[in-house]
Amino acid sequence: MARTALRICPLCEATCGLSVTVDDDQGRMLSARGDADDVFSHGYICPKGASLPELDNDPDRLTGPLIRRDGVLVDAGWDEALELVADRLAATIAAHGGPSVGIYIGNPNAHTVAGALYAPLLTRAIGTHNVFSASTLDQMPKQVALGYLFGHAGTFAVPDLDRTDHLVVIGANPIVSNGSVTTAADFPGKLAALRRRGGRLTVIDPARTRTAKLADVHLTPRPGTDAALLFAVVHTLFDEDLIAPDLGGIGRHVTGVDRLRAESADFAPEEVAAFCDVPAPVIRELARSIATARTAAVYGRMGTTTVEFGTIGSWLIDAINILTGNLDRPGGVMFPTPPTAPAPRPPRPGRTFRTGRWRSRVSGHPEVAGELPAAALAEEIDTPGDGRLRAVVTIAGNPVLSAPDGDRLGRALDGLDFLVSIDPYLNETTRHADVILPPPPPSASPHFDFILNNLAVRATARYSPPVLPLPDGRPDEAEILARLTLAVGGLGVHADKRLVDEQVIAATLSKEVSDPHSPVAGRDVDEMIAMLPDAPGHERRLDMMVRLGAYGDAFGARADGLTLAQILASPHGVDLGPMRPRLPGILRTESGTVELAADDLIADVDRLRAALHRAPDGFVLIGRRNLRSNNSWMHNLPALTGGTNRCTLYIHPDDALRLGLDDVAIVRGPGGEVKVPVEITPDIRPGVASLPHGWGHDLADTRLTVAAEAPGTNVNQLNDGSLLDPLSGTVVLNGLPVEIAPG
Ligand SMILES: Nc1nc2c(c(=O)[nH]1)N[C@H]1C(S)=C(S)[C@@H](COP(=O)(O)OP(=O)(O)OC[C@H]3O[C@@H](n4cnc5c(=O)[nH]c(N)nc54)[C@H](O)[C@@H]3O)O[C@H]1N2
Ligand SMILES: Nc1nc2c(c(=O)[nH]1)N[C@H]1C(S)=C(S)[C@@H](COP(=O)(O)OP(=O)(O)OC[C@H]3O[C@@H](n4cnc5c(=O)[nH]c(N)nc54)[C@H](O)[C@@H]3O)O[C@H]1N2
Ligand code: SF4
Ligand SMILES: [Mo]
Repeated sequence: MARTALRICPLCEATCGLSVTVDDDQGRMLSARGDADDVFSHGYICPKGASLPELDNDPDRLTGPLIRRDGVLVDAGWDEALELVADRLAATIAAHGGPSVGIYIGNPNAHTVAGALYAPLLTRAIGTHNVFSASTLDQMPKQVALGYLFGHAGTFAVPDLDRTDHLVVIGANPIVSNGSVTTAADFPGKLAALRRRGGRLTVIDPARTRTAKLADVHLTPRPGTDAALLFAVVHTLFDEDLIAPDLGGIGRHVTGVDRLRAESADFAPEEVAAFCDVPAPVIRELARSIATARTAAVYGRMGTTTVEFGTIGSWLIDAINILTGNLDRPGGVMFPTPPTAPAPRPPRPGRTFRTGRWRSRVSGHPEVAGELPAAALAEEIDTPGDGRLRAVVTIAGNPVLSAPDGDRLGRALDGLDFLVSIDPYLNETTRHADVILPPPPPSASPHFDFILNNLAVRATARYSPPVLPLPDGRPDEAEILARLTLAVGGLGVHADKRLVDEQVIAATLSKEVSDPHSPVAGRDVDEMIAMLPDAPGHERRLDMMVRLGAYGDAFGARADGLTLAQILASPHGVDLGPMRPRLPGILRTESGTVELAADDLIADVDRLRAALHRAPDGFVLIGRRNLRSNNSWMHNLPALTGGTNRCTLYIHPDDALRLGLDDVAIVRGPGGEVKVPVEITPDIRPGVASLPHGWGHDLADTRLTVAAEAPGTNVNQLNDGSLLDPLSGTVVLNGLPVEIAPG
C-alpha cells in the first residue's frame, strides 16, 4: 500500500519540501513531487528532487559495511566493521597522537543531521587539528571576509531576494545551482517576481549562463578579475559621492570607511578596465545603478570565491552593500535568524578574527576557521616526516574528484595505515578505504537544516522524521558517528549512542543557566532535561536548541514560544517570517563595529595591485554546473544522465576557429592534461573555456554502474593545487591558466 509522507530534499541548499509516496511493504520510496503547502518552497521542485526515489533505491548504494580483506573490499557485519574502525583509530592515536588522523568533511555534511550534530563531536574526540573540508574548494573566502567584517566566520548576510529592487549576481548561476550560500527555494520564481515588481537583475559572469540570460545587464569580465572590478565600484562610490548618508542608518556601527576609501584610490575604473576587460563607463554605471536603486543586494558565489583574489572579492561585495546603505535593511543583504540560533543577547565585545592559529606541516598554510586547505591533504599524507597523517576519516566526501590532482591523492590514500569512509557509495575516493560505513538512504534518515537555515532568506522551522524505518541492526549516520565518538573516547563501540547526546545536552544547559543573559538563566538543569521529549537523541537536542533559540519557549518561560512538538505538529513547516535587522547585536569584532578595513585584508591588496599590470594570460578555465548533476555523486541515476549533462569543453566559436578545434581538445594545466570533447558555443566569452567538475568515473574497483557508462574526465587533474587564495587557503578552480590544442 502506498502512503504519502513529507520530507525535505537533502540534495541542495534550496531545501525544498517534498511530498513523497512510499510503499511500506516493499520499504521503498516510490515518487517525489513538490509539497505545495510547504511554507518555504511552496511546491517548487527540480529534476534532482524528483529523482530522490531513484537515488534512494539505487542498486549501487551500499546497504552494509565493506571491509578490505586480502586487498579486496568485501561485505561485513556492522559490529565487526565498527569494532575494526574503533580499534584502528585508537591504535593510530595511541601510537602517533590524535593529529596523525586527518578528517575530510564533504559537502553533504551541510545537509545531514549527522553532519551538523555528530561530525564535530567525532573530530573533537579524535583530537586532531588536521581537518580538511570542501569549504576550501568552495566558500571559505567568503567566510574569512565575514570573519574580518563581522567578527565571526559564520555570520552570513544574504540577499533579501523577496524585497530587493536590484539584485547583482556575481559569479553565481542560481537558476542552475538553485542558489548557494543563500537558501531560497524557487530561485527562478524569485527572479520572475523581481521582474514583476519592476526590479532589476545584473549578472556579472564570463559565461552567458541561464541566469545571465534573464538579466537586464550582463557584464562579462575576464575570470579572476572581479576583485579589481569591485574595487573600481568602491572607488566610483567615493569618487561620485554615491555613499549612502549615514550608510543607510548604520553609520555608528561601521569603522574603516576612510581607510577603504584610501585603498580604493588606485582602482579607478579607468585603471582596471583593461585588466577586467570591462569598459570604465560600464563599471561606473554599475556603481551608480547599485547606489541609486531604492534597495540593492550584491550577491557573489563560486565565481567570486574559488579564484585568485577570493577573499578580497568577497570582502568588497559586502563593502559595496555597506557603502550603499544596503546592509541589514529589507531589500538589501540581511543576517538570517534560524530557529536554532541562540536567543538574542546584548552586544558583547568579541575578539579580532584571526587565521593561522596553526599551520600545515608541509607548506605552512595557515589554519582558517579551524581547517587546513583541502588542496594540501595529499601532501600531508605522502610527504615523509614527523607529523605526517597515518589515518584519514572521510565523511560524505569525494576529494579524489573534487580536489586538485586526484591521482596523487588516490596514491596517498593507498599509502595510509588506515582509511575509513562514511559514505553510501563505493566511488573514486572510497575505493581506497579499508572500511566503508554506509549511512542509510534519505528515506530512512531524519532531516533538519541546522546549517542551511543560517542562510535562509526567510525563517522557517521544518523537520522531517525518517519516512521509512531502518532494517533491524542497521545504524543511521548519527549512530555511526556517535558510536565512533564513544569508541575513540575509550567507552567502546557498543556504548549507548544516547550518552553522546545526553552529554551535549547537559553541557549546553549548564552553560546556559550560568549565563545571566540566557532566557533560562538560573534555572534547574534537571528540570529542563525532564521537559525534553522521550525521543531519539538528535530530536532531544533539536528540541533543546529550538527552545533556547530566538523563537523558542525558553523551556516554558515564553508561553507562545516554539518547541519541537509544535514543529512536528506542522508537517509543512512553521513560517517565522522575513529577515529582520540584527545590528549591532550580531557583531563579534573586538571594536563591536563592522570593521570595513581589517589589516589582513588591506595587506593582501598589494597582490591585487601587482596583478593589474599583468599581461593577460592565454586561456583560462572556469567551471559550470548542470541542473541534473550534483558535484561528483549523482551521475549514477539514469533519470539524470545524458542530454546537456555532459563533460564537454565549452569554447567560443572564434577561439575554436583560431585553434583549429574540431571534436576533441587537449587541455593542459599546471597539474596535467586531459582530452575532452569540444562543444562550441557563443555563450562563453573568448579567452575562456569551461569544464564541469565531478566527472572521471572510469577508475577501477568502484561500484557506479551507470556513471561508468559515461564517465567523463576529471577536470581537477589539470590542477596541482598550488594556486591558492592565500587568506583562505581556497584553491583556484575558476580562472585556472590552461593551454588548449586540437586533440
Ligand atoms: N573544478 C572544480 N572542482 C570543484 C568544484 C568546482 O566548481 N570546480 N566545486 C567544489 C565544491 S563547491 C564542492 S562543495 C566540492 C564537493 O566536494 P566533496 O564534498 O568532496 O564531493 P561531493 O561530490 O559533493 O561528494 C559527496 C560524497 O558524499 C557522499 N554522500 C552523499 N550523501 C551522503 C550522506 O547522506 N551521508 C554520507 N556520509 N555521505 C553521503 C557521496 O557518495 C559522495 O562520496 O567540490 C569542489 N570541486
Ligand atoms: N544542479 C546543481 N546544483 C548545485 C550543484 C551542482 O553540482 N549541480 N552544486 C552545489 C554546490 S556544492 C555549490 S557550491 C553551488 C554553487 O553555486 P553557484 O556558484 O551558483 O554555481 P556555479 O555554476 O559554480 O556558478 C559559478 C559561476 O561563476 C562563473 N564564473 C567563473 N569564473 C568567474 C569569475 O572569475 N568571475 C565571475 N564573475 N564569474 C565567474 C561561472 O561561469 C558560473 O556561472 O551549487 C550547488 N548546487
Ligand atoms: S532545488 Fe535543490 S532542494 Fe529543491 S528539489 Fe532540487 S535538489 Fe532538491
Ligand atoms: Mo559547494
